[in-house]
Amino acid sequence: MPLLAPGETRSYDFEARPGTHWMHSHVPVQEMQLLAAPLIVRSQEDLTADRQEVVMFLHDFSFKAPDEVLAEINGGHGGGHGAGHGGGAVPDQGAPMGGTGAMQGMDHGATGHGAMGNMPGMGGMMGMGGQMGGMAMDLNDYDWDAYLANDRTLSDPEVVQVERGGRIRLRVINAAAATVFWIDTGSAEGRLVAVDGHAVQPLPGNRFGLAMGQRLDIEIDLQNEGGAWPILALREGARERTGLILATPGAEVRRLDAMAVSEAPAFDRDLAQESRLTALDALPDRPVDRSHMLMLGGSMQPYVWTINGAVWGQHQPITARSGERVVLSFHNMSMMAHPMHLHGHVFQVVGLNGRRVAGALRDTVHVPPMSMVDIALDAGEAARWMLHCHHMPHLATGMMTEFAVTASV
Ligand SMILES: [Cu+2]
Repeated sequence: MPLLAPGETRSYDFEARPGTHWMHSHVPVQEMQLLAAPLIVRSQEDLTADRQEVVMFLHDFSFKAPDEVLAEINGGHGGGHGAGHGGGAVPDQGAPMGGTGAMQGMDHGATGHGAMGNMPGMGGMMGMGGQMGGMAMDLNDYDWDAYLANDRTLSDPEVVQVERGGRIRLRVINAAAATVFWIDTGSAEGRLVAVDGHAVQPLPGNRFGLAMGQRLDIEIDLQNEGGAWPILALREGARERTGLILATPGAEVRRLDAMAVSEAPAFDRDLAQESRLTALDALPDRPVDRSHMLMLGGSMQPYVWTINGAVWGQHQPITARSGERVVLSFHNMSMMAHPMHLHGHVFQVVGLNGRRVAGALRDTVHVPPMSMVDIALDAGEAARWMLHCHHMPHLATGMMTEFAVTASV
């Protein structure tokens, strides 16, 4: 669609599907200027259940103009490499890979500089977290000025009044341009009940992660005493954090530092969280009509990210006919994770590093470095659908292709 011109009004109608969704400009620099909002569609059950709904909308924010931010990232001066180490630049200690400086400063969660394996030998090293046989990976490529929860920082967070013993449905939306967060509910034990607006088998815990574009619904049963419970969003691989506070009337709310004592780990390098998710309403079993492999590539220097070796405008579309069962296999051959988002469809995660699973229904799936994720979907309306990485600087350099659905015969 052409961009909405200044002053123009355009109307759309669509079937509202219950769940935690959001809307945003698809121009990266506009999304980075916070042109985004939650879109919560309530089910009948949401309307009648005795629980309080709390939305947590997450952003990363820079006082600089987005073009300037992108230029700094493209120029390799993003500063994010040293983010977990007081923001200082980390010198290039790694041996060059493929003759580039792609490994510069990739020290997050890793210790073995210079001990990198060869690319072909890496398959056997999958699933070793932030470090693969001494091989380090990139987490954050930019140090933002602030991390926001509902547009506020922890120096003045939103305090949501809650009832003693109440039940909360926390709807978390990661609207950040380039930041993966862990949601830490602390002493308020939760259970993950939906991802990307789709119910999953409830998964108990107090720490769940989400990449850009993804959503988490977490149910929390508060204790019967009064009190205050911070719900924190921790920047992966770094000490920065944001969040909001759930508090009963009159409870003392302590101020929290926007910098944690220690770094949060990398998110889901081994797909441990994804592998624990099971859709409540799985896709019906049926034969696969069409499969596509999508190779995700790119590097920090030059800062270019590709799908099947091409950037936006140069690619061959990924094709399907309406109604076909399609499997897309994302194979990440790069050293950064890519949250891959398909427009206009709901898909099910069906393969993790070659292992078949009956995973979550989603519209955005996090593909860690040197990992493979397979998704299945039924091709929908005949149209040209965007398929892209939800990391805005990656998208801005062209990490977007087209899922072209044609009418069924
Ligand atoms: Cu990406």
